[in-house]
Amino acid sequence: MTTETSNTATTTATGMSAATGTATASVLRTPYQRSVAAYWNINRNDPVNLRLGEIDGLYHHHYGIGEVDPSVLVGPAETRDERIIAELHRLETAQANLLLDHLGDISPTDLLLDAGSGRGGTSLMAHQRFGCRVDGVTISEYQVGFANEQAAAHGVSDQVRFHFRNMLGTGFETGSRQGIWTNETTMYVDLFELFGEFSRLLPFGGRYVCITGCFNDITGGRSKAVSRIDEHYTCNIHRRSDYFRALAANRLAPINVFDLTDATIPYWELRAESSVATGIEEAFLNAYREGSFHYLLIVADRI
Ligand code: GPP
Ligand code: MG
Repeated sequence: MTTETSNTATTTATGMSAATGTATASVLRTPYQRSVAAYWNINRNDPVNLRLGEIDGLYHHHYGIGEVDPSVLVGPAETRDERIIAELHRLETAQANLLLDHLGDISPTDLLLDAGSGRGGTSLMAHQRFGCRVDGVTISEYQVGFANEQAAAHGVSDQVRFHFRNMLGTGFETGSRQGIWTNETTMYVDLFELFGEFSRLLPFGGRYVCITGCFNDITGGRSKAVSRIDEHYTCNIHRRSDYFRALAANRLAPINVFDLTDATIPYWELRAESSVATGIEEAFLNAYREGSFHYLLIVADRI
């Protein structure tokens, strides 16, 4: 059980934190981290995420996988938009389910960590599946508030909690987490620092699951399309090999690696045609199709 004090209690229902300046400074340690937090605090009017989440209260900040049901592109024009939105949401939820499939055997007494928890969708799904407590951490105080409101709406506030904390130094107890995941969040941090923290939190045999986009060592440096994605999200996409170097350096041994690139392209094609397209779709499609970028699922055990 964790015994640390949490910044959660200082976040109000509207998502605005009453955290002290000291708490904020200890969570956001660098100008870069402050700029990332600012991006996610300001990003509140994003139909590409809000309209999908409104369907069932699972708000995601990750992309989708799987075949698109082509019927959503035809049929009655007056319901087409709604059907496309539902299909995008189905594919994003399928992505989160695939991630959770790889956490291994989790019992209701285990503790899980969602590192970079966004508006909370994957954490809520993990609790629904495993019945255990889940903590999510994010450096956006707005997201902490939003996600805690969702946990309350689902009636699981005592089981799923979101905290204004930095995933590079969570403050949770050493060895306390049977499973940890990052769902498209590693591009915001140094991988060696991050996996050092995960290695501390996981006991021997604990499981880490990562879904990420990374650039391809084989095609050379960062392509124009990858740079565009970085610019769009204020992130810093890592090269593929960096993941495996940083895992190995931190006692995390990969047991499975899946290339999900082909599985995510239909999502991006549908999203590009949708009313909620943001303009970044072309960069993802170009990067994936030219081979400069991959969408990976990495599963590793703490040894
Ligand atoms: C955000 O998802 C995901 C990221 C910022 C990480 C970048 C991911 C890569 C694989 C490079 P989102 O759901 O907030 O994005 P959007 O608003 O575009 O749907
Ligand atoms: Mg999204």
